[in-house]
Amino acid sequence: MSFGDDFVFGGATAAYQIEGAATLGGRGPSIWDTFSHTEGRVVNGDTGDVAIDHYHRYKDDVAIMASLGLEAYRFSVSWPRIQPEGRGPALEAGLDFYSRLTDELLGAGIDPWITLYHWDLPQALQDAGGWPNRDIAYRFAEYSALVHEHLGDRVKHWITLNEPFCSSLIGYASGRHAPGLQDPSAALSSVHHLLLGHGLAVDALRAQNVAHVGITLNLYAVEPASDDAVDTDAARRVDGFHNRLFLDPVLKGRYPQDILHDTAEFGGMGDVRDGDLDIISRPLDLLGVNYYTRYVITGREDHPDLVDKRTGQLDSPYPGAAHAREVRHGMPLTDLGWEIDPDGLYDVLTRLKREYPAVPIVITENGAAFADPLGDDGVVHDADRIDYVRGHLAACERAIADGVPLQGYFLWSIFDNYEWAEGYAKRFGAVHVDYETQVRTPKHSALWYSGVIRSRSLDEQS
Ligand code: IFM
Repeated sequence: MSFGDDFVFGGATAAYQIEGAATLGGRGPSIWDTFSHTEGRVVNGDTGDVAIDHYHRYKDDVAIMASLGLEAYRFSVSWPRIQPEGRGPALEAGLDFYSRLTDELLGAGIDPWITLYHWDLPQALQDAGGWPNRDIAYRFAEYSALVHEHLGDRVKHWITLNEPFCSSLIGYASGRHAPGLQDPSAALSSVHHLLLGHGLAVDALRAQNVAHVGITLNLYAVEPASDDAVDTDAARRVDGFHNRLFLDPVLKGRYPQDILHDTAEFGGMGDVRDGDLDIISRPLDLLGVNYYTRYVITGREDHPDLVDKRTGQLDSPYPGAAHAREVRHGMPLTDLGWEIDPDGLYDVLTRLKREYPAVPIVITENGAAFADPLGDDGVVHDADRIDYVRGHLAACERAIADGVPLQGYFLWSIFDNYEWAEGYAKRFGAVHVDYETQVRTPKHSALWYSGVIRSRSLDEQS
């Protein structure tokens, strides 16, 4: 047995990507409703209006997860379903939906894990300035307390934010995600206010005796394309923005000096007040790690292996470092063009052990988009997804053997769903969803994963 009995195997989703029912139960619009309804923002103009209709089909979805033997399910709560305007009392209908989902999961023997913020900021709060406005951090803590007050008796595992890199630097600097702005100073202030919101939410949940709380960061293995100073400096910056800008304040209580220096022209992290970093670095029960790929980085505009061949690009998520870009490093690609590099996961996990104070780690997302079709035999033969997950679980095994306190793995995603700016064109699910009929069909990878969970080992699965 490679994975002990305490190791948790689960699957993950997020509200806007699966729920649909965008206007039901009094739900207000989020920045993703606005963004997806704006022409030219999302491939094919796809929106999350219907998604996979999980809002209505949650019982069937829980039954599918139970049939696969999932031990835990990580889902997010839609803030505008709870507070349509982002403030004020909680909507009963919203709380009730998540309460019913929680009860259904517990009844099926699946442990619910809640993410409080997976990118769907109430549009009303964006209209009030969005994450660049410090006040939003306090609103987030209030909303978190409302949700925990209602569900904390049954839900023991809480994650404040999912991937604050994306909600700040992709949403406000590159503009490729909602709210679609390209303002480096606003993006950096958003980083600080998201992290402040995280710390304030941890305090609010601790005041209610939360059982288990943490944050999820999307971390990357990053290395330079060569030893040339142009490349090593570019890689340092990318590592700074993706990894250290979030890990250092949360786990060490300080922002990385080099990134503060590099971003001084944009005002650094903005309005950082005395005591903020103490709040941001409150002790956590877990660090959620989302891992997808390794970035090999060049600073050369003319590098022959650039992933994005455009020059003078305007949509970089790295303030002041648009020259830092990814090059291919020869690994196989997913359907999103992401290089498949499981050793990168091992590198990320062992780096956490080496460079940061000890904290229990859970892989809260890992998985891949592949375009495998539903075959004539009614099965999706997604050997590529099985290989991907097998390779990454093997990296987890190695990391555990080397002393990394890794306690669980959540597959992204259990169901095909709305892949943000890529719409429905990219499929991450272990369960295929026919978007016309909403019929769900477990892919081969789902059955394989189910076998891994049952045997707690990779060895017995073909
Ligand atoms: O679909 C996303 C998810 O919402 C956040 N992490 C990465 C996934 C794949 O892009």
